Amino acid sequence: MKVAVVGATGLVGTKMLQVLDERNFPVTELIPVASAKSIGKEITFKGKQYKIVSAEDAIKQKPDVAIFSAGGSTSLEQAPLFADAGITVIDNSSAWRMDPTKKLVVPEVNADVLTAEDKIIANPNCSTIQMVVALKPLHDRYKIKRVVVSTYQSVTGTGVKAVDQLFNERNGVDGPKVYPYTIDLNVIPQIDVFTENGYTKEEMKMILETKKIMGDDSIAVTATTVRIPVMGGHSESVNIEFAHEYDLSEVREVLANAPGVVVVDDIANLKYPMPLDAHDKDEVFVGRLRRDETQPNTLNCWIVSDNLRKGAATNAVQIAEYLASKNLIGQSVAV
Ligand code: 11C
Repeated sequence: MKVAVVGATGLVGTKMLQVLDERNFPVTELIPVASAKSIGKEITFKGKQYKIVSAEDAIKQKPDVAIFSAGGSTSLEQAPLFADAGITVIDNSSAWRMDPTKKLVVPEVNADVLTAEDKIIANPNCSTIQMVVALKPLHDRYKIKRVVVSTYQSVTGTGVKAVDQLFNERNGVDGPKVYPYTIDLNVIPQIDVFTENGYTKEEMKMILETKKIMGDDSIAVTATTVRIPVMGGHSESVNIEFAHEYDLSEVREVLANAPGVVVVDDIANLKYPMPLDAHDKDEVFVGRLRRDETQPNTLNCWIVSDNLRKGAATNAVQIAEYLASKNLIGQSVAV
């Protein structure tokens, strides 16, 4: 399969190449695409050198699938050009997620919504992806009424400039700031810009995307999203109220049997999920499972995953794998 990676030089793009390689996605030819300043440079994939090209040149080469991680405005402008040429686009940005004509997909949750007619498929926000992978099996079993989530998000979610800011501050080196405040030895209760209701865009993504992916608008979600000075992955404290009674050991079993979930919950041996352990892994790790003793049918848990892998690159590649397995790539002409 000919695969274009648009935004191949960024943090997520680089991870995308790593994941395509590791998962042995059947790439017969790679077409790396990046902004003007990188065109002509070479990147290595599976021991072969590939020249970075422009989006126009990539379309001319007729890839089967294009995986975008180049930001919202690039996606808005370029994804339709690929789709109009009959190329299936899997887009990592927020540009198409809430468009009612586009599918928003986490394969463990709702891959079955995909058809050959879907030419632009949206990959959800990282903090949403890891949460819904754990919520879905619980929703199927106990029906979720309400979710209260607080996040502890890695600087890698912002990109390479934020990683540089953290390490420059740690090493006492001057440099550009992407956050409005110092991030090292600090916690910033703001991710992305504020919206009119006082929530940030990241918080609204978690609220709205969760309902769309789970296919259930009745699930109430409220979120507080926070940047912390870590690498490795995002962590989430999640309080879940169910419509039905649950048994804690059965919850452990339901999660342990759920696709993509690993339960790490052994407090006697101080075992719980942490970003350092989740780093460079594809799974969603769940632990600190305990009853909320203040109200009925309510569970507290702690969810950790590598935001660049399951939160971005791995999820996008899993969508491509699903499409390929069902023969849904290159089956129909553009929408
Ligand atoms: C963060 N979740 O950690 C963001 C990054 O909508 O895909 C991903 C933004 C997005 O800052």
